Amino acid sequence: MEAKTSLLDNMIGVGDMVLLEPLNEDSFINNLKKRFDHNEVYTYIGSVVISINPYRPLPIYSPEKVEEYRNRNFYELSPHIFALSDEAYRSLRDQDKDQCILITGESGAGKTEASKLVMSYVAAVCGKGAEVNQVKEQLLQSNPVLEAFGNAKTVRNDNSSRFGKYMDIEFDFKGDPLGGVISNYLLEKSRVVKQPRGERNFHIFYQILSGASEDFLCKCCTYTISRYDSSFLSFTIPHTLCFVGNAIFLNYCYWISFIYVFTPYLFLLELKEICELTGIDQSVLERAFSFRTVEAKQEKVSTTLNVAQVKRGPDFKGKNCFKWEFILHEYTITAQTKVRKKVMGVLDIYGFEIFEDNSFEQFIINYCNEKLQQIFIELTLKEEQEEYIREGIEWTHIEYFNNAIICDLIENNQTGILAMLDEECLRPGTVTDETFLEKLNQVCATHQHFESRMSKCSRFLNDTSLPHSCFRIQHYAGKVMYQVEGFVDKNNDLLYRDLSQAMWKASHSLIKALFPEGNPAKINLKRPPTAGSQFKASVATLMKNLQTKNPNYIRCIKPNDKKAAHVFNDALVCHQIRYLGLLENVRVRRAGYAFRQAYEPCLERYKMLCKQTWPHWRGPARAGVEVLFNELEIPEEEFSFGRSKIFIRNPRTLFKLEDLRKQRLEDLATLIQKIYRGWK
Ligand code: AOV
Ligand code: MG
Repeated sequence: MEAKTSLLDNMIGVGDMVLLEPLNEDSFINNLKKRFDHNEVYTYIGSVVISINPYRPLPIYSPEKVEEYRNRNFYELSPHIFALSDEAYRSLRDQDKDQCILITGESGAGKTEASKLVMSYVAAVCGKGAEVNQVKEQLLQSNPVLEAFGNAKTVRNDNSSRFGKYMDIEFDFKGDPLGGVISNYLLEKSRVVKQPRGERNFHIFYQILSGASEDFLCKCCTYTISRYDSSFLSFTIPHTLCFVGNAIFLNYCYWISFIYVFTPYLFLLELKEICELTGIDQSVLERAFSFRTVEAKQEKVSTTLNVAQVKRGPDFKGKNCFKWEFILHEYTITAQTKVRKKVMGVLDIYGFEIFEDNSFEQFIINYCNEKLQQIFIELTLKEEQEEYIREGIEWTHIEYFNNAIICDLIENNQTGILAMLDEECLRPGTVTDETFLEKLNQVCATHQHFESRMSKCSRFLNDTSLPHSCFRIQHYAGKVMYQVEGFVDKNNDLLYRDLSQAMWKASHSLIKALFPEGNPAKINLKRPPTAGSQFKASVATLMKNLQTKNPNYIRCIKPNDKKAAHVFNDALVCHQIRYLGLLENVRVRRAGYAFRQAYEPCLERYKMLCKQTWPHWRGPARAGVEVLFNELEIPEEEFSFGRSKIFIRNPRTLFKLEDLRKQRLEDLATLIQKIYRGWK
């Protein structure tokens, strides 16, 4: 086994931070930078992969590279996302362990690209044959479509994911792919009707418009755009329609985007035209926009919307016409077989975000990131601890920031922000964003990670940087100030149903089919859950699911704020390293022992350093390593024998072994040359 050489090449820094000497923030960043400058965008912390966004295509993802990394040991070649993918796939196939790939990092750090690389690697190395290939193709094809509908340009990222995606790829016992199941987490639907300055709507609109037939354009889109300079599509159209799909699917897309574009602007357009196109009765649609039906004590109460509500109403209703679930459904291929499946889950969510104005969406996105950080902390610590116990080695505790307290501030069933938001939303009487904030102030004022000025006892009474209409949370990744405006409505989002009922009455069969919940026969008088509580529940399910799998981590880092290649901003990287807890990660990893390796590969690599083990050692590998370490006079306190692995305390010991090995190889080469010359 050709181990570790690539990890110890001083020219390009060390490939595994665990071997970094001395270890501190500066050396950590310098190592990353040195590697980044040499196009080495991947670095390990043990089995964790740090990935720095190069912001330019690198020639390291070719089919040849796939072949290179295929079936090689994790440390054999230089650090790469393919090595992690290979390790995960092989342990799924050979050891029957379900895997999950957890990709984290802030917006624009490279998570989505990483998830695609993992998927394409796995697709390239798993199974063969026509049937299998079809499954693979379908899985890979889902990406462009999902991105079209769920990604948009933001100030942080030109292709920002506005939804969380979790895909379970299912395999049979041979490791051949059977299918995939996609779960999605709260799409930022408000983008449909409004985008922050400098940002765009979902890609699909621009793609549809640039790919649509003239007839279609004449009928609808151009009308909206030319007439109202629509805020839906505040930019020109650089994309072309890039996916194929079957005819029905394309048909969906057209109609979805049609409804999507039009309904919110119903009042601006001639209502008549919309009704003609969709086959909805004009009076029905009118009513849907002027009333809001809410249920109180199992009875329906219709209220006429006031002017402000009518103005906002179509926005809220319109964005719910984005029948996103249909698209996802299209790409879920569940295996029909009853055999036990092995699963590899790939999680790619929206990254931590701090904008100038942060609203409910950012709150949800950041909460999700908080949970992921939490699972990282729990699992890395837990795993490390378990390995020590498994191997019978003493465990040293390492202190580091645990963000459980922030998760609790948000999700606690009684006192959490989401619970209070729900309470407000469901309370009778006048409910406004301000009453919600008041409530927060009463309950959270003393929480260490919560800041606001409203409460009398607030520590922030004189903090003028914090407006009265905001609250601030000290997240693990930084402080974020949330504008409370819109929280109540956005949380209530799913409670609007008048429009779906109107849509269900459409004579156009596709539109009708898109709104099954509008069928009066199916109307459930029970209140549907709020957006926040749904999200919380689905995140909780996700976390449970992830905990049953063997985790593989990719920690993405954004090198600069300019989306620029070759630029490495030390301060920005430093900030991310701190909040991701990467230094602590290294410390935990080397608490006690910096390096560990199974006995066989260790003996194989260093056996040439000892007469008794070279060229062959006949006996258990562990005994061989004992003899070897004895012979080399490595101080006893420097290593420990685990059940299946040797643990080495200090990276220097490993360096020493490597140096000796290099020397020995050179000596051998000289010797061979001498013999060769002698022959001549
Ligand atoms: P994100 O998923 O982490 O942000 P992306 O994966 O979309 O970030 O990456 C942002 C952009 O960086 C991509 O569109 C690419 O241009 C570039 N990029 C990322 N990784 C690579 C790579 N390995 N090689 C070359 N270019 C890359 V967000 O979804 O906003 O949180 O919600
Ligand atoms: Mg993304």
